[in-house]
Amino acid sequence: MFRRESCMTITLKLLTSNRDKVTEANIALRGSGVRVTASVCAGKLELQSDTLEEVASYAAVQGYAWLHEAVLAEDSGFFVSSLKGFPGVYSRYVFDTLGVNGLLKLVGDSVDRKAEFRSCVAYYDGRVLRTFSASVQGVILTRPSGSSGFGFDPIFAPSASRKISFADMTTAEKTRISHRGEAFRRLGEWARANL
Ligand code: ITT
Repeated sequence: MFRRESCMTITLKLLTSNRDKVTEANIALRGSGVRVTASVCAGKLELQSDTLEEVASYAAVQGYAWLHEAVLAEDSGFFVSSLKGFPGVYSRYVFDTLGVNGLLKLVGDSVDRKAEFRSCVAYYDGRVLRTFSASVQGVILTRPSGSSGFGFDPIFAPSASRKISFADMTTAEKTRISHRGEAFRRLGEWARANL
C-alpha cells in the first residue's frame, strides 16, 4: 500500500478530464493531508455499467496499470426521479447531447421534481481497492439559474438550499454539501487513518 511519512501531504493523481472535479476534490480534502492533481489517461476506456462504483473502480484499476502508482478515479451522475433515475450513469452523454435544456424538456411540467447527484471515488494502489460513495438530494428546477460550476449545476437545487441552485453558489459552498464533497471527505478520513 501507498505509505507516507508522518505529517507529509500525499499527492494522488485523479484520473479525470474535468478540472472542476479537481478543484472540488481539493476543497473537500483540506486538512486531510491528501491533495489531488489531474491526470488525463490517454485512451482511457469508460466502462458501460449500471453502477458508478463499477465505473470508478474500473477506471482506477486501469489508471494504476497505466501510471504504476496509487490513483483515484471518480464517477458521478444526475438521477431524476420522474425519469426513473435517468440520466444516471449516462449523465455525461446526455449533458453532451441534450444539454441542460434538453433534460428540462424531458422532465417537462412533471410535479415530481425530486433529483439527486451521486458520486463514487475509487482508490487503487495495486493492492488495495476502496470506494467512497455519497449523494445529495434536491429538486430539479424549472429553468437554469446561476453561472458557476459545471454540468447540471444550474438546474439542481439541493434540499438544504431552498431553491438556490449549485450554480448560484461558490465552489466552496457547493462542496460543503455536495455528493462529491462528501465522497472526497470520506476518502480523506480513510486516507488519514490508513495511508
Ligand atoms: P471524467 O469522467 O473525465 O472524470 P466527466 O465530466 O465525464 O469527467 P462524470 O462521468 O463523472 O464526469 O460525470 C458525468 C456527468 O454528470 C458530468 O459530465 C456532468 O454533466 C454531470 N455531473 C456530475 N457531477 C456533477 C456536478 O457536481 N455538477 C453538475 N453536473 C455534474
